[in-house]
Amino acid sequence: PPAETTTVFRSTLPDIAIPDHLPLHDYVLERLTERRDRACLIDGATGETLTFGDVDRLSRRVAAGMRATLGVRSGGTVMLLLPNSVEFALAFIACSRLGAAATTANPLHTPPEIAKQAAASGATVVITEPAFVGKVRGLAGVTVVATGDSAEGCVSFSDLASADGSALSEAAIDVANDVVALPYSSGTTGLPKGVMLSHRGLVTSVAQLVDGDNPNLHFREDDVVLCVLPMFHVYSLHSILLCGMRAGAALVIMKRFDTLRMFELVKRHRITIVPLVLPIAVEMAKSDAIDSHDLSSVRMVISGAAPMGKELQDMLHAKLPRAVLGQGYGMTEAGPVLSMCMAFAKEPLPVKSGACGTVVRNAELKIIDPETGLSLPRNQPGEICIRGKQLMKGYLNNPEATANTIDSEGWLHTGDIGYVDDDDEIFIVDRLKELIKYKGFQVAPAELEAMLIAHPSIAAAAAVPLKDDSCGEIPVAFVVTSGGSEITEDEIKQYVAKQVVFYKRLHKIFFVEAIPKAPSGKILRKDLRAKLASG
Ligand code: AYL
Repeated sequence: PPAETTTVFRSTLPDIAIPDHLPLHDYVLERLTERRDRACLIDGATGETLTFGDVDRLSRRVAAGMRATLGVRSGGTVMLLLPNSVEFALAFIACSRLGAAATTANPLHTPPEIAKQAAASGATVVITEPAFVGKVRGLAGVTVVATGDSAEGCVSFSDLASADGSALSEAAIDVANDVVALPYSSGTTGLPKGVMLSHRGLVTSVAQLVDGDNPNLHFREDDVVLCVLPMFHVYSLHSILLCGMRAGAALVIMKRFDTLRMFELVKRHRITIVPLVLPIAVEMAKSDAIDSHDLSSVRMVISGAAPMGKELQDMLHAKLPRAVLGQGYGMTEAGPVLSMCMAFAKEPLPVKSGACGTVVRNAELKIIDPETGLSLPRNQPGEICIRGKQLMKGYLNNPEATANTIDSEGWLHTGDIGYVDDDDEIFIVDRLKELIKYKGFQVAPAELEAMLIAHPSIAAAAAVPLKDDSCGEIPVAFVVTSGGSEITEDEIKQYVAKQVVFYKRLHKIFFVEAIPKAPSGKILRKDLRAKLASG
C-alpha cells in the first residue's frame, strides 16, 4: 500500500538516544564506577549479596575460565540450563564478554528436548546444576559445567569463577551482528527455532524501557526487584535481569515460586517491584496470607507474557492498593518488548485495566488486516506488527522462517490480534498464530502433533489451546486413530507426557473422525478452537 495509507502508532513519549556501539555487558554495567558497592544480586534463599563490583569481577573470571578451560570464543554458543541463580546471571554476562551466544533452556525439559536444542544451537558447553547433569551426559561434542558441589566428569563452575579475570582480553564484538542471546521460540508457526538477539537488539530493547529522562519503565537505583520468573525465559532475562542491572536496582533471586516464601521475601528485602505472570497473580489474589503480610513496599506489579483480564487485575489491585499494576507485551522475536504500561513511566499516565501498554519508544507499530495486509486505523482489531532496531536478527539457520516473520520492509508480524485505542493503549483480543501459552510458557502445537502422528495408532492429530482460569491456556488435542486401534485417552496422554516438559502435557484428548483442514492442508485451528468454546 502507498505510504500515506499506513497508520503508524508511536510512543506518546519522545524518542531517545540509544547507544549503538556498546556490547550488552558494557551497556548494563555502564555506570559501574558509581555503583560498585551497591547490591546487584541477592540470593533469596541465603541472603548472600553480590554488589555490582562483584558481578563485574566474577563475570570477568567466569569469562576467562570459559575461554581458557572450555575454549569458548567469539561466535561460540553456550547453553544455560539453569534455574534462577547467581550463576545464571554471571554466566550470561560472561558469554556477552566473550562475544558468545547464550542459549537458554528450562532445566525441567526432558533429555530429548535438551539434546535437540543443544544440537540445533551448536552449543559446545552446557552449564547446569548437579541435579540435571544426568540429562546432558553423553551429548556429543559438549562439555558439561556443573554449579554447586562438583559433579563427576564435569568442569566445576567455581573453578571457572576462580580463573584470573584480569587477564581477560576484550573480545572484538560487532554489536549490530553478533548474537548474545539465543532463546528458542516457535514464533507464529512450526517447531521451536533459535531466535538471534544481537547485542544492539537487546541494548535497544532495554533502553526503550529504562533509559532517558522519562523512562517508560521507571526502575530506580533504590528499587528492589523480585526475580522469581525464570531467567531462561526472555521476559525475566530482559525485563528483570537486564533492565534491573541497567537501572542499578537490586534483584532478589528466587529459585522457585512459593506464595508464602515470596511474601516473606517481599517483607524482608522491602521489594518494590514485582514482575509476574498470570498464574502467580491468581495465587496472590486468592491467598489469605496476602492480608497478613506487609507488602506495602511494593510500588509496581508488572504482568506479561500472556493476557491478564480486567477482573483479575482489579482483584489484585484491591489487595495491593499502593502498587501500580500494569502489563507489558512481548514476543521473543520482537526483541522482546513491544509495549509497556505508561503508568510505569517516571511521569506516569493513566491507563485502563486490561490494556497491555503503549508501543515502546524508538519503534513503530501498525495494525493490519490479516486478509489484505492493509493497515487499519485506531480501534479496529487486526494483526499487530512492529518495526525497530530491537527486533531479532532472524531465526538461526532458517532464512525462510525469518522471511515469513519479518517482511521486506522490516515489519515483524506477531500473529497476535489487537487494536490501539484512542489513548494509544494496545488491547490484545485474539491470536492468529498456532501457539499455546501455558502459564506464559510456549507450547508449539507442531511439536505435539509430530509426536502424536509418530504413534502407530494415531492417523492424524491437531493440538490447540483450551482456555483455563489459572493457567491461561492448557494444551489439548483432537486425534484420529488409525483403523481398528483402541488406544485410550490416558495412553495418549502418557505417551506424550513421557517425552515433554510438564507444561507441554496434553490435558484432554478428543477422538474425532477427521481433522478439519483447508485445501492447502493447513489445519483449521479456528474451527477446532470454536468447537472447544461451544463446549
Ligand atoms: P513469548 N497480553 C497478551 N498476550 C501476551 C502478552 C500480554 N501482555 N505478552 C505476551 N503475550 C503473548 O515469545 C502473545 O501472544 O514471549 C505473544 O505473541 O514466549 C506471545 O505471548 C509471545 O510469547 C516483557 C513482557 C517479555 C512480556 C514479555 C513476553 C515474552 C513472551 C518482556 O516485559
